[in-house]
Amino acid sequence: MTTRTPIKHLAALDDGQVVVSGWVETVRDQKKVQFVVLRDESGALQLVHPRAATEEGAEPAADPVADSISALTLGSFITVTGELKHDERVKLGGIEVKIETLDVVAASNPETPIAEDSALDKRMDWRFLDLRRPEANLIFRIQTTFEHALRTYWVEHDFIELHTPKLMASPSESRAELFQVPYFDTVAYLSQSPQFFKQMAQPAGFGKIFEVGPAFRADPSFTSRHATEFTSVDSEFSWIDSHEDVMKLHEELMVAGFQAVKDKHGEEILAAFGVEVTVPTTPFPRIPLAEAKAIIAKRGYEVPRADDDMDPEGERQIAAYVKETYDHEFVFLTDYASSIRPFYHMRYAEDQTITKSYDLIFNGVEISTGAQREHRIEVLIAQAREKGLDPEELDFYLDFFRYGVPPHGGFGMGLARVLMLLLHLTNIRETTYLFRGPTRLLP
Ligand code: AMO
Repeated sequence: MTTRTPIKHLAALDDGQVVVSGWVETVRDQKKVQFVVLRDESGALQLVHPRAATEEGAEPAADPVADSISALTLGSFITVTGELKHDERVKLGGIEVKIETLDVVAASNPETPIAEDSALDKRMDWRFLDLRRPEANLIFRIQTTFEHALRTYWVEHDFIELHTPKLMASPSESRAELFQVPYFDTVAYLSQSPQFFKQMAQPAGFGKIFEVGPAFRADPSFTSRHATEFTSVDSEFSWIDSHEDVMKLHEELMVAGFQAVKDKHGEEILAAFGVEVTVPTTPFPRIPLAEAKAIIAKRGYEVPRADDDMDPEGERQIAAYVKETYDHEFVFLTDYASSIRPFYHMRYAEDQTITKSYDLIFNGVEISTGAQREHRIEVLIAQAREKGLDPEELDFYLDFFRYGVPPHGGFGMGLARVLMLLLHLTNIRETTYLFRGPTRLLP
C-alpha cells in the first residue's frame, strides 16, 4: 500500500515529498503551467505542473507528466508523488503539491452523467457520483457522529444493543404498508418496526435496550419524508411510571447527539449548509395534542382531518408557535387519542380515550413516536380486539405478557428525518445513503 497522506493532514506537514491519492475534480491545462484540483474524502488540493521549457524554434521537450495531465478525464482516481509547498497565495488552503509522478489508477469515462444542477432523481440514479460532493460526504460523517453519540449514551447507561429479525410471521405495526415475501411454504413480512421484539426484551429481563436498524414500509406515497426502507432508531426500557420517562430519555439522547455534532462539525455545517446547530435545552416543551390543536386554531389553522390526528401543516404550525414562544426547535405532542394510536399504547386510567404517548416534532416535522406500552394482558387483548385485530394471530406477542412483564415504554425515530431537519434540507433522499421508494430500487 502506498503511504498516502489524506489531504486534510497536509497543511500540518513541513514542505517536502508527499504521496496523495484521490479523484480529479478540475484540470486547468495552460500553456506554461498545468493545475489539477485533486479531492479525497478529507478535502481538496491544488496540484501543479510547470511544463518543461522549450527553446525558441526547438522541438518541444518530452514531458510525460504534462501529457498525462492533458489526457486526464474528470473523476479519474490518481496517485501523485510530489513536493508539498506552503504558499499563502494558493487560495485552496495555502498549499500546493508540485507533481513528480502521476499514476492514473482508474480512469473515468470522459462524459460525467450528472452536473451540479442535475435534478434530484437524476442525481439519485448516479448516487455514487453525487456522493462525491463534499456536502454529501459531510452528511454521512454527521450521521456517524450522531449515531456514535447516541450509542455512547446508551452504553454508558447500561442499555443492551439488539438486532431483531426483519423477517416476521406477522405485521409489526398494521396491515397497511406491509411488504410480503415468499418464505418457503409460507409467506413472511418485512419488519415495519422492531416494536414487538424490542418489547420482548422486557419480559426477557434485559431492562434497557436499543436498536439502530432497517424498517420497511410499503408506503406508496411520494413525499419528501417517506421511504419504503429507512433506518429506525429504537429504544425500549422497563420500570417506567409513564411516557414522561420515555420523553426524558429521548431528550437526553437528542442533547447528547446534537452536542457531539455541534462540537465536531458545527463550523463545517455552518459553511456548507448555512445552519447554526443548536443544542436543545431540556426539558423540551410538551403540549397535549388537544391543546396544540386549540393553539393552532387560534392562529387560524383548523386541522382538516376527520379523525383526531394532526396533519403535517398542523405540525409546522405548532412548531412555529413553539419557536416563537419558547425559542425551541423541538416539541413533544402528547396524549394522542386512543382511536388513532396502535393497540399496544397504554391509555390513561382516568380517561380511556387518550394514550400515554407522544410524537416528537423537530423543526416542524415528526421525527419520532413513543409511548408507555400496555403490559396487562387482558387489557392488551381487549385493545387489540377493539382495533379489529385477531388475538390468535398475535398470540406469539401476547405470550410475552403471560409470564410476568414490568411496565415499560420506548420510542422509534427515523434517522434520515433527523438529519434532514437538522441540516434544513427538504428531502430525506439527500440524507439517505441509498433511497428506496415505490419507484426506486436502483442503485
Ligand atoms: P412510527 O410508525 O411513528 O412509530 O415510526 C417512527 C418514526 O419512524 C420514521 N418513519 C419513517 N421514515 C421514513 N420513511 C417512512 N416511511 C417512515 N415511517 C416512519 C418517522 C417516525 O416518526 N413502533 C413505533 C415506534 C414506537 O412506539 O416505539 C413506530 O414505528 O421518523
